[in-house]
Amino acid sequence: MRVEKPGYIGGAAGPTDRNHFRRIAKIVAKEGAIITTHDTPDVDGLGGAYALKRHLEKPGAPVDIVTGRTTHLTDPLVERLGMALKGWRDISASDARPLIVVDTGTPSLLTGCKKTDVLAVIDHHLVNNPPLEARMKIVRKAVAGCQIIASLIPAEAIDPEMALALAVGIAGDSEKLNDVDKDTLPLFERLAAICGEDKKTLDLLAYPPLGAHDLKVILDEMRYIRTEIYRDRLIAIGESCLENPAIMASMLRDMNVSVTAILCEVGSGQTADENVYKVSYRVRNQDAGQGVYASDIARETSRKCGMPENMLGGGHRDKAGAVVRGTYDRLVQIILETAKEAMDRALGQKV
Ligand SMILES: [Mn+2]
Repeated sequence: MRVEKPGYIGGAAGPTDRNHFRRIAKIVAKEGAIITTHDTPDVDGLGGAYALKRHLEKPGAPVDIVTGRTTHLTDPLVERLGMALKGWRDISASDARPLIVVDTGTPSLLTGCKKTDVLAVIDHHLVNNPPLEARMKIVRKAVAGCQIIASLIPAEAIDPEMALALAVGIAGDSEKLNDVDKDTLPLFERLAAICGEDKKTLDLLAYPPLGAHDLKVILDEMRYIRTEIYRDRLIAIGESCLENPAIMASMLRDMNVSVTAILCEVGSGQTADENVYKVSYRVRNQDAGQGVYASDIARETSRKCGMPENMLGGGHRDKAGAVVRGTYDRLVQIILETAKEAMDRALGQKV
Protein backbone atom coordinates (compact mmCIF):
# COMPACT_ATOMS: atom_id res chain seq x y z
CA MET A 1 0.00 0.00 0.00
CA ARG A 2 1.29 3.42 -0.92
CA VAL A 3 1.21 5.95 1.90
CA GLU A 4 0.54 9.50 0.76
CA LYS A 5 2.84 12.11 2.21
CA PRO A 6 0.72 14.42 4.31
CA GLY A 7 0.34 17.92 2.91
CA TYR A 8 0.65 21.05 4.99
CA ILE A 9 -1.20 24.33 4.79
CA GLY A 10 1.85 26.51 5.31
CA GLY A 11 5.59 26.81 5.30
CA ALA A 12 6.45 28.39 8.63
CA ALA A 13 7.99 25.07 9.78
CA GLY A 14 10.76 23.17 7.99
CA PRO A 15 11.38 19.42 7.46
CA THR A 16 13.51 19.13 10.63
CA ASP A 17 10.75 20.80 12.64
CA ARG A 18 8.24 18.32 11.23
CA ASN A 19 10.50 15.38 12.12
CA HIS A 20 10.72 16.71 15.67
CA PHE A 21 6.98 17.14 15.72
CA ARG A 22 6.33 13.55 14.62
CA ARG A 23 8.58 12.33 17.44
CA ILE A 24 6.72 14.56 19.89
CA ALA A 25 3.39 13.14 18.65
CA LYS A 26 4.58 9.55 19.17
CA ILE A 27 5.68 10.24 22.74
CA VAL A 28 2.47 12.10 23.61
CA ALA A 29 0.32 9.33 22.10
CA LYS A 30 1.79 6.98 24.74
CA GLU A 31 2.44 9.25 27.72
CA GLY A 32 -0.04 12.10 27.33
CA ALA A 33 1.21 15.62 27.99
CA ILE A 34 0.74 18.89 29.75
CA ILE A 35 0.75 21.86 27.42
CA THR A 36 1.45 25.28 28.86
CA THR A 37 2.20 28.78 27.64
CA HIS A 38 3.47 32.05 29.11
CA ASP A 39 1.87 33.78 32.10
CA THR A 40 -1.26 35.82 31.34
CA PRO A 41 -1.67 33.84 28.13
CA ASP A 42 -2.80 35.56 24.95
CA VAL A 43 -4.86 34.12 22.08
CA ASP A 44 -1.69 33.04 20.26
CA GLY A 45 -0.54 30.92 23.21
CA LEU A 46 -3.96 29.47 24.00
CA GLY A 47 -4.99 28.99 20.36
CA GLY A 48 -1.77 27.10 19.68
CA ALA A 49 -2.11 25.00 22.85
CA TYR A 50 -5.69 24.10 21.90
CA ALA A 51 -4.79 22.99 18.37
CA LEU A 52 -1.89 20.92 19.72
CA LYS A 53 -4.05 19.23 22.35
CA ARG A 54 -6.67 18.33 19.76
CA HIS A 55 -4.04 16.91 17.46
CA LEU A 56 -1.83 15.09 19.97
CA GLU A 57 -4.32 13.64 22.47
CA LYS A 58 -5.06 9.94 22.02
CA PRO A 59 -7.35 7.60 24.02
CA GLY A 60 -5.72 6.60 27.30
CA ALA A 61 -3.08 9.35 27.07
CA PRO A 62 -4.73 12.56 28.27
CA VAL A 63 -3.41 16.00 27.36
CA ASP A 64 -4.22 18.98 29.59
CA ILE A 65 -3.72 22.68 28.96
CA VAL A 66 -2.37 24.22 32.17
CA THR A 67 -1.81 27.96 32.56
CA GLY A 68 -1.27 30.69 35.10
CA ARG A 69 -4.02 33.26 35.61
CA THR A 70 -5.78 34.31 32.44
CA THR A 71 -7.20 37.72 31.51
CA HIS A 72 -10.58 38.60 30.10
CA LEU A 73 -8.95 39.27 26.75
CA THR A 74 -8.95 35.54 26.01
CA ASP A 75 -12.40 34.72 27.44
CA PRO A 76 -14.32 34.96 24.14
CA LEU A 77 -11.98 32.46 22.43
CA VAL A 78 -11.91 30.12 25.44
CA GLU A 79 -15.73 30.16 25.62
CA ARG A 80 -16.24 29.78 21.91
CA LEU A 81 -14.07 26.63 21.81
CA GLY A 82 -15.20 25.32 25.19
CA MET A 83 -11.52 25.14 26.10
CA ALA A 84 -10.87 23.42 29.45
CA LEU A 85 -8.01 25.18 31.20
CA LYS A 86 -6.39 23.88 34.36
CA GLY A 87 -4.12 25.66 36.85
CA TRP A 88 -0.85 24.29 38.21
CA ARG A 89 -2.64 23.58 41.50
CA ASP A 90 -4.79 21.01 39.70
CA ILE A 91 -1.70 19.02 38.71
CA SER A 92 -0.32 16.59 41.28
CA ALA A 93 3.41 16.50 42.01
CA SER A 94 3.53 12.85 40.88
CA ASP A 95 2.06 13.64 37.44
CA ALA A 96 4.79 12.31 35.14
CA ARG A 97 3.38 13.51 31.84
CA PRO A 98 5.92 15.41 29.73
CA LEU A 99 5.61 19.17 29.31
CA ILE A 100 5.19 21.05 26.05
CA VAL A 101 5.67 24.83 26.18
CA VAL A 102 4.23 27.00 23.44
CA ASP A 103 4.64 30.68 22.60
CA THR A 104 7.53 31.27 25.00
CA GLY A 105 10.94 29.83 25.83
CA THR A 106 11.52 31.87 28.97
CA PRO A 107 11.40 29.96 32.30
CA SER A 108 10.44 33.08 34.29
CA LEU A 109 7.18 33.31 32.34
CA LEU A 110 5.98 29.92 33.60
CA THR A 111 4.93 30.87 37.11
CA GLY A 112 3.76 27.87 39.14
CA CYS A 113 5.26 25.25 36.82
CA LYS A 114 7.49 22.86 38.77
CA LYS A 115 8.22 20.49 35.92
CA THR A 116 11.85 20.44 34.85
CA ASP A 117 11.73 17.84 32.09
CA VAL A 118 10.49 19.77 29.08
CA LEU A 119 9.71 17.60 26.08
CA ALA A 120 9.38 20.47 23.63
CA VAL A 121 9.36 24.22 23.19
CA ILE A 122 7.39 25.46 20.20
CA ASP A 123 7.91 29.19 19.95
CA HIS A 124 8.34 32.17 17.64
CA HIS A 125 10.42 34.31 20.00
CA LEU A 126 14.07 33.95 19.10
CA VAL A 127 15.43 35.72 22.16
CA ASN A 128 14.78 34.07 25.51
CA ASN A 129 17.10 34.98 28.32
CA PRO A 130 17.89 32.54 29.86
CA PRO A 131 16.45 30.00 27.44
CA LEU A 132 14.31 27.11 28.68
CA GLU A 133 16.03 23.73 28.40
CA ALA A 134 14.05 21.19 26.38
CA ARG A 135 14.52 17.81 24.69
CA MET A 136 13.29 19.28 21.40
CA LYS A 137 12.97 22.85 20.23
CA ILE A 138 10.90 24.08 17.34
CA VAL A 139 11.75 27.74 17.38
CA ARG A 140 11.34 29.82 14.25
CA LYS A 141 11.05 33.50 13.57
CA ALA A 142 7.39 34.09 12.76
CA VAL A 143 4.75 36.69 13.48
CA ALA A 144 2.73 34.21 15.59
CA GLY A 145 3.37 30.90 17.32
CA CYS A 146 0.15 29.69 15.68
CA GLN A 147 1.81 30.07 12.25
CA ILE A 148 4.40 27.49 13.26
CA ILE A 149 1.83 25.14 14.79
CA ALA A 150 -0.47 25.50 11.75
CA SER A 151 2.38 24.37 9.52
CA LEU A 152 3.39 21.44 11.78
CA ILE A 153 -0.01 19.73 11.83
CA PRO A 154 -0.85 17.91 8.58
CA ALA A 155 -3.57 19.76 6.64
CA GLU A 156 -6.00 16.83 6.73
CA ALA A 157 -5.89 16.81 10.55
CA ILE A 158 -6.89 20.46 10.99
CA ASP A 159 -10.62 20.57 11.76
CA PRO A 160 -12.77 23.75 11.91
CA GLU A 161 -12.27 24.30 15.67
CA MET A 162 -8.50 23.92 15.42
CA ALA A 163 -8.46 26.22 12.40
CA LEU A 164 -10.45 28.83 14.31
CA ALA A 165 -8.06 28.66 17.28
CA LEU A 166 -5.01 29.04 15.01
CA ALA A 167 -6.54 31.83 12.90
CA VAL A 168 -7.47 33.84 15.99
CA GLY A 169 -3.95 33.36 17.36
CA ILE A 170 -2.51 34.72 14.12
CA ALA A 171 -4.94 37.66 14.12
CA GLY A 172 -3.91 38.39 17.71
CA ASP A 173 -0.14 38.47 17.27
CA SER A 174 -0.28 40.21 13.88
CA GLU A 175 -2.54 43.05 15.10
CA LYS A 176 -5.37 41.89 12.82
CA LEU A 177 -2.92 41.14 9.99
CA ASN A 178 -1.23 44.54 10.09
CA ASP A 179 2.12 43.06 11.07
CA VAL A 180 2.79 40.13 8.76
CA ASP A 181 5.54 38.00 7.25
CA LYS A 182 5.44 35.95 4.04
CA ASP A 183 3.51 33.07 5.66
CA THR A 184 0.90 35.06 7.57
CA LEU A 185 -1.70 35.89 4.91
CA PRO A 186 -1.80 32.54 3.05
CA LEU A 187 -1.96 30.65 6.36
CA PHE A 188 -4.69 32.87 7.74
CA GLU A 189 -6.76 32.52 4.58
CA ARG A 190 -6.50 28.71 4.57
CA LEU A 191 -7.47 28.57 8.24
CA ALA A 192 -10.37 31.00 7.77
CA ALA A 193 -11.64 28.83 4.90
CA ILE A 194 -11.42 25.66 7.02
CA CYS A 195 -13.32 27.18 9.93
CA GLY A 196 -15.75 29.07 7.69
CA GLU A 197 -15.50 32.35 9.57
CA ASP A 198 -14.90 35.81 8.14
CA LYS A 199 -11.99 38.03 9.11
CA LYS A 200 -14.23 40.36 11.12
CA THR A 201 -15.42 37.54 13.40
CA LEU A 202 -11.87 36.23 13.89
CA ASP A 203 -10.55 39.76 14.62
CA LEU A 204 -13.27 40.25 17.21
CA LEU A 205 -12.25 37.03 18.99
CA ALA A 206 -8.62 38.20 18.93
CA TYR A 207 -9.41 41.75 20.01
CA PRO A 208 -12.60 41.68 22.07
CA PRO A 209 -13.87 45.10 23.14
CA LEU A 210 -12.36 45.99 26.49
CA GLY A 211 -14.80 46.33 29.38
CA ALA A 212 -14.08 48.09 32.66
CA HIS A 213 -12.76 44.89 34.21
CA ASP A 214 -10.41 44.17 31.30
CA LEU A 215 -9.08 47.73 31.33
CA LYS A 216 -8.45 47.50 35.07
CA VAL A 217 -6.29 44.41 34.60
CA ILE A 218 -4.20 46.12 31.92
CA LEU A 219 -3.88 49.45 33.72
CA ASP A 220 -2.99 47.75 37.01
CA GLU A 221 0.10 46.28 35.34
CA MET A 222 1.28 49.70 34.20
CA ARG A 223 4.27 51.02 36.13
CA TYR A 224 6.62 54.01 36.13
CA ILE A 225 5.11 55.95 33.25
CA ARG A 226 7.42 58.74 32.16
CA THR A 227 6.11 61.42 29.81
CA GLU A 228 7.78 64.31 28.06
CA ILE A 229 6.69 66.96 25.58
CA TYR A 230 9.10 67.53 22.71
CA ARG A 231 8.36 69.73 19.71
CA ASP A 232 4.73 69.90 20.86
CA ARG A 233 4.46 66.14 20.74
CA LEU A 234 4.06 63.69 23.59
CA ILE A 235 6.53 60.88 24.26
CA ALA A 236 5.48 58.22 26.81
CA ILE A 237 7.68 55.45 28.22
CA GLY A 238 6.53 52.93 30.80
CA GLU A 239 6.83 49.39 32.03
CA SER A 240 4.26 46.64 32.07
CA CYS A 241 4.38 42.87 31.97
CA LEU A 242 3.66 39.84 29.83
CA GLU A 243 1.50 40.45 26.79
CA ASN A 244 0.25 43.78 28.08
CA PRO A 245 3.00 46.03 26.65
CA ALA A 246 1.72 45.65 23.10
CA ILE A 247 -1.87 46.39 24.15
CA MET A 248 -0.77 49.26 26.37
CA ALA A 249 1.45 50.80 23.68
CA SER A 250 -1.35 50.64 21.11
CA MET A 251 -3.78 52.20 23.60
CA LEU A 252 -1.45 55.14 24.22
CA ARG A 253 -0.90 55.60 20.49
CA ASP A 254 -4.67 55.63 20.01
CA MET A 255 -4.84 58.36 22.67
CA ASN A 256 -2.65 60.54 20.43
CA VAL A 257 0.75 59.97 22.04
CA SER A 258 3.37 60.55 19.30
CA VAL A 259 6.00 58.04 20.40
CA THR A 260 5.25 55.28 22.90
CA ALA A 261 7.64 52.69 24.31
CA ILE A 262 6.51 50.09 26.84
CA LEU A 263 9.16 47.90 28.40
CA CYS A 264 8.64 44.40 29.69
CA GLU A 265 11.27 42.62 31.76
CA VAL A 266 12.17 39.24 30.24
CA GLY A 267 15.41 38.32 31.98
CA SER A 268 18.33 39.46 34.04
CA GLY A 269 21.34 41.33 32.70
CA GLN A 270 25.05 41.12 33.41
CA THR A 271 24.98 43.04 36.70
CA ALA A 272 22.55 43.03 39.62
CA ASP A 273 20.61 46.16 38.60
CA GLU A 274 20.60 45.37 34.89
CA ASN A 275 17.75 43.58 33.15
CA VAL A 276 16.82 42.44 29.69
CA TYR A 277 13.62 44.02 28.42
CA LYS A 278 11.40 43.52 25.44
CA VAL A 279 10.12 46.89 24.21
CA SER A 280 6.95 47.59 22.24
CA TYR A 281 7.22 50.83 20.25
CA ARG A 282 4.37 52.71 18.62
CA VAL A 283 4.41 55.90 16.57
CA ARG A 284 1.21 57.81 15.86
CA ASN A 285 0.15 57.64 12.22
CA GLN A 286 0.58 61.31 11.44
CA ASP A 287 4.11 61.31 12.87
CA ALA A 288 5.06 58.15 10.97
CA GLY A 289 3.70 59.91 7.88
CA GLN A 290 6.19 62.70 8.51
CA GLY A 291 9.10 60.29 8.79
CA VAL A 292 9.28 59.49 12.51
CA TYR A 293 9.67 55.72 12.29
CA ALA A 294 9.15 53.25 15.13
CA SER A 295 11.46 50.78 13.37
CA ASP A 296 14.32 53.34 13.39
CA ILE A 297 13.82 54.12 17.08
CA ALA A 298 13.72 50.40 17.93
CA ARG A 299 16.90 49.59 16.00
CA GLU A 300 18.78 52.60 17.30
CA THR A 301 17.91 52.03 20.98
CA SER A 302 19.07 48.41 20.86
CA ARG A 303 22.29 49.49 19.13
CA LYS A 304 22.93 52.17 21.76
CA CYS A 305 22.58 49.74 24.63
CA GLY A 306 25.11 47.41 23.05
CA MET A 307 22.99 44.62 21.64
CA PRO A 308 24.83 42.52 19.02
CA GLU A 309 24.15 43.33 15.34
CA ASN A 310 21.97 40.23 14.87
CA MET A 311 19.72 41.24 17.76
CA LEU A 312 18.84 44.80 16.83
CA GLY A 313 15.19 45.77 16.97
CA GLY A 314 12.99 46.61 14.04
CA GLY A 315 9.52 46.32 12.60
CA HIS A 316 7.22 48.71 10.85
CA ARG A 317 7.14 52.47 10.69
CA ASP A 318 4.25 52.71 13.17
CA LYS A 319 4.90 49.57 15.23
CA ALA A 320 8.18 47.95 16.19
CA GLY A 321 9.92 45.92 18.84
CA ALA A 322 13.37 45.48 20.31
CA VAL A 323 15.21 43.63 23.01
CA VAL A 324 17.38 45.90 25.13
CA ARG A 325 19.65 45.46 28.10
CA GLY A 326 20.51 47.84 30.92
CA THR A 327 19.15 49.49 34.03
CA TYR A 328 15.58 50.73 33.72
CA ASP A 329 16.47 54.41 34.21
CA ARG A 330 19.30 54.31 31.70
CA LEU A 331 17.08 52.63 29.11
CA VAL A 332 14.37 55.27 29.56
CA GLN A 333 17.04 57.92 28.93
CA ILE A 334 18.25 56.16 25.78
CA ILE A 335 14.74 55.74 24.38
CA LEU A 336 13.85 59.39 25.10
CA GLU A 337 17.03 60.62 23.43
CA THR A 338 16.51 58.33 20.43
CA ALA A 339 12.89 59.39 19.99
CA LYS A 340 13.93 63.05 20.03
CA GLU A 341 16.68 62.42 17.47
CA ALA A 342 14.17 60.64 15.22
CA MET A 343 11.85 63.64 15.46
CA ASP A 344 14.67 66.07 14.69
CA ARG A 345 15.72 64.00 11.71
CA ALA A 346 12.20 63.77 10.32
CA LEU A 347 10.95 67.25 11.14
CA GLY A 348 14.15 69.23 10.58
CA GLN A 349 16.62 70.52 13.15
CA LYS A 350 15.08 72.64 15.82
CA VAL A 351 16.45 76.20 15.72
MN1 LIG B 1 2.90 34.78 20.38
